[in-house]
Amino acid sequence: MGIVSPGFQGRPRSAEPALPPGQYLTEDFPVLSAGPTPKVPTDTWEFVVTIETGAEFRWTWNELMTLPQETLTADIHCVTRWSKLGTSWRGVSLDTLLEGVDTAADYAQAHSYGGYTTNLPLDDLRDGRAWVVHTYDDEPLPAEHGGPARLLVPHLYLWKSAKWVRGIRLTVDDEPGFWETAGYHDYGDPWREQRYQGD
Ligand SMILES: Nc1nc2c(c(=O)[nH]1)N[C@H]1C(S)=C(S)[C@@H](COP(=O)(O)O)O[C@H]1N2
Ligand SMILES: [Mo]
Repeated sequence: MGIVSPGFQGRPRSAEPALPPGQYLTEDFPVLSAGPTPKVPTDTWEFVVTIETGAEFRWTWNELMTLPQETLTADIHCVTRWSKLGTSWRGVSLDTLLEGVDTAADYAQAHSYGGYTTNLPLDDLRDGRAWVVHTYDDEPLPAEHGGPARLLVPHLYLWKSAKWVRGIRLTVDDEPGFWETAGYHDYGDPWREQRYQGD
């Protein structure tokens, strides 16, 4: 939803509701961070996928850059009710990163430099719906928005898109993250307005 591949025309935007219920449009790009912005140099940056056996799959920054890169346009929706349409990003699909990862896990918990965590079903990271992005609007992703790299999962509320992402733990059981433990919805579908537990 809201993803436009390069060269793909899709339906005209006027034919689909652009705004999930209870959201308003903003042209700005607000910054929402639960703590200070960590400084993460790309020469020490790494991204680690850990599976349920403890086995790890690691990429350095240079290795990330040698993987196939995708350009995407997405609408993003924050649970604080702002939505921003047509944001443009570049990064590596989780499909690419998970290609050689053999796992029996059903859940994923993303974790960040600085300690933030958020959980989602592993399937929501697949099928062209999630990326590790390093470029916003053709510029290196600014640190306040999660640079050098963040997770981007635009079909869920933006708190699932972990800034300064460091890795993803694949788990057999669902393990709530930072906001989910604080009462926010476990899944967070903006179109079903899943803001808080019980929505
Ligand atoms: N590491 C980390 N990632 C995070 C957050 C955070 O506090 N720390 N906030 C989340 C929330 S609540 C939102 S709405 C988006 C905000 O992204 P932005 O600051 O680029 O707008 O990042 C999400 N990812
Ligand atoms: Mo948020």
